Amino acid sequence: MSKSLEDMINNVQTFDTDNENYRCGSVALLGRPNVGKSTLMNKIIGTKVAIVTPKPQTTRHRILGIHSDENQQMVFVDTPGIHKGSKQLNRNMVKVAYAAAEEADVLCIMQDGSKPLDRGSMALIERFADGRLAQPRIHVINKIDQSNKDRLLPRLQQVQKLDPDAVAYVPISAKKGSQVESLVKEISKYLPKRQPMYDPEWFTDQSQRQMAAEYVREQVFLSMYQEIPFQTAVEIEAFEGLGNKIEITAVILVATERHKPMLIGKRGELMKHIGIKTREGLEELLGCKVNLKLWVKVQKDWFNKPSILQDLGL
Ligand SMILES: Nc1nc2c(ncn2[C@@H]2O[C@H](COP(=O)(O)OP(=O)(O)OP(=O)(O)O)[C@@H](O)[C@H]2O)c(=O)[nH]1
Ligand SMILES: [Mg+2]
Repeated sequence: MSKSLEDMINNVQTFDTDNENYRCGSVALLGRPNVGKSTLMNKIIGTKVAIVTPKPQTTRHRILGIHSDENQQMVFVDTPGIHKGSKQLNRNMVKVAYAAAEEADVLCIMQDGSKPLDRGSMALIERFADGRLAQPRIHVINKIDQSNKDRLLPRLQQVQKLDPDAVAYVPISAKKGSQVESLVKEISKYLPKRQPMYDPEWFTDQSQRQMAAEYVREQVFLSMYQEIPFQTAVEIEAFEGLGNKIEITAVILVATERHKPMLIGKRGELMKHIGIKTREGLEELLGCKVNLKLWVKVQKDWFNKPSILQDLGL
């Protein structure tokens, strides 16, 4: 069970950060889509800061996950998977990932260790290995729960050959949590001595409103197939606290008329399912009752329209 926002707020720990040896830095989580970047960030933070689905291109913008203790503050920067795509949305997503890499203190370059390295993943490793960015690079081989020991050693050697100057190569399972602590320890070594950048009570930079939009989008991704999820976005029209209840109105944007009935489903069944699942997730996250209203709106080819992308924060 992940912690709700309320639990996290009630259990706020205060740290003596007035310590000249305090370390603080940002850690970019980079890689191809679907390798487990968001899963890893959620595991380290201990709650669902970023949505996760089995589909690629789930994360669309930069999301911070802040992990603070008495010695250090690690600001994880979850990024969209680096991929090729012709739509403006896809190009913007990739730009966000590279910009996060440039600004970070440490680079964690992740790959899916349950599958052989494909050409795109190798090209990505080589791109970071060329030394254009000077920050320490840690290669994270994820999903080892779906691999085996015989495959792991040759894989580590392969990655080391592609980027011999990386500071570490760490096999983990983000989902199961195995070796995640060792990875955190490894990252700690490269954090600069610096006072915390964020209040230690914070664990993300997203507002509850932004997280609500993401929770709706997660359920759309989980419920829809083919191109529909990739051509869907979510806007929150209203987010109001009424007593011990939050009333949320969300609009799901689809890119063509044809997608509207598909998303609503026969007699509205699919929309009802998306609404129920989202509400359950939000109630756990927010620690209170949620009343959620969902609407579907056609916004033709929104993913290629800069003004709409800007409004959506994309
Ligand atoms: N078996 C296994 N599955 C994992 C592991 N880590 C992540 N996954 C699964 O991989 C899928 C993708 O995970 P995400 O965390 O969304 O991947 P991502 O890299 O953030 O993907 P994008 O946001 O699309 O770039 C989900 O179905 C996760 O449950 C792992 O360690 N083991
Ligand atoms: Mg992600």
